Amino acid sequence: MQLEQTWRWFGPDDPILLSDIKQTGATGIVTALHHIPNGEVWPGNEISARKRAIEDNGLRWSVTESVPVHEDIKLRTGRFEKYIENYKRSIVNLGQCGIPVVCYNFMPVLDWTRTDLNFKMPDGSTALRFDETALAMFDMFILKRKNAKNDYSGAVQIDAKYLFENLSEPQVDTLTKTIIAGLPGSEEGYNLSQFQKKIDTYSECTEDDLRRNLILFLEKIVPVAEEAGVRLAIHPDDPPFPLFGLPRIVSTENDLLHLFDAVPSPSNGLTFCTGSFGARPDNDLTGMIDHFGSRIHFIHLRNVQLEEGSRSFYEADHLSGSTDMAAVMRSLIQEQIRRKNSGRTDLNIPMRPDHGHKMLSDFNASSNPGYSLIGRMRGLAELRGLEAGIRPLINYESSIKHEPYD
Ligand code: DNO
Repeated sequence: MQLEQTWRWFGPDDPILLSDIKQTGATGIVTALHHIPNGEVWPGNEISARKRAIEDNGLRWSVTESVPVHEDIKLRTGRFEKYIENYKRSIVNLGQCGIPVVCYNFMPVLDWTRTDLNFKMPDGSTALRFDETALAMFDMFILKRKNAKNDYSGAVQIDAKYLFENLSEPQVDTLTKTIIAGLPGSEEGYNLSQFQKKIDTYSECTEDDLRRNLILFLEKIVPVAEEAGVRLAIHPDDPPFPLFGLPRIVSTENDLLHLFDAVPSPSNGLTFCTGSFGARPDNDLTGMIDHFGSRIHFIHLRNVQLEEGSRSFYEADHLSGSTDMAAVMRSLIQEQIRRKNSGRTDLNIPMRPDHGHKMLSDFNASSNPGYSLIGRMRGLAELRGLEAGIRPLINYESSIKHEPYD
């Protein structure tokens, strides 16, 4: 009853080959048709061609990450009805090709966001980092967003001003590109003026508006997904709090409660990302798994190290950092046992190592930020070992309590 070990592959342009991935021990592939413009239909023939390439390498296309949601749908403006119809057709085509899980997100304008892609670790590897002061500096002094400073503490405002006065122009350029050019998997990237215009489109959109728009979107999509045999798995906000005054509504347990109460179908599911939820100290990850485990159709396991007294964090090794990964793994295994005991068949929940450090020969090869070969393989190996170590313990505990186990 192992979790299915999967690996994110960005398609034929990914410098990491399917034959490389085969040697990591992953058996499932997580991919998307990134070449199809956001909002357009994914044609069945292109889905099956991608699926064939994956299966020709002895792997399985386990999860689509992601079918992107067009901004018009998030704002319910412009061509949102057309884009919702297109989304439905993409879901049907994916279901007809037997791709069972679709990941997506509802973050306005920006997908996942970091400020540093080469943060040096003590062991010589490099990580991705989110620095609240750097983001505030960009927001207040580069983007010059109206009233931006009100979103930051006094201390962060002072540090941001100091940083702005001491960064070189190339450093400011690098930071700007890192924040708005779009990280791997994001379907949009911007220059400064485009970014400001995009932010302005949300000036009247509150958290409640965005939440309502998500629910209205799901009320159309979920019945189609059910019919097509596809389970939707929304990815949480990354980081899990508003940026640039933009609302974010998939950051906490309470957000999930709203979402799942509003659209109760099991096809309205969740990508449980420990790195996203774990970037908030007030999120109880094992409690969230215990509460919403039945909705988890896909798992991202990565660890972040929270930095005391701010909202900054960096991507830690998978088993170190602020999240107790052993406790998370235990809760996930208990969710699998619950599913088995209730007669569900989706026991081998697909899991992928998210965001590996850049290390060793990664420095001599090209890769997408956070998507190195060696760093992610180390993460996958550690997670595989963690699961192998914990599962027998849970079985033993259950057996002496005369409880069912896998
Ligand atoms: C980052 C990923 C995100 C995620 C999308 C899901 O590494 O977790 O790009 O794939 O937000 O739509």
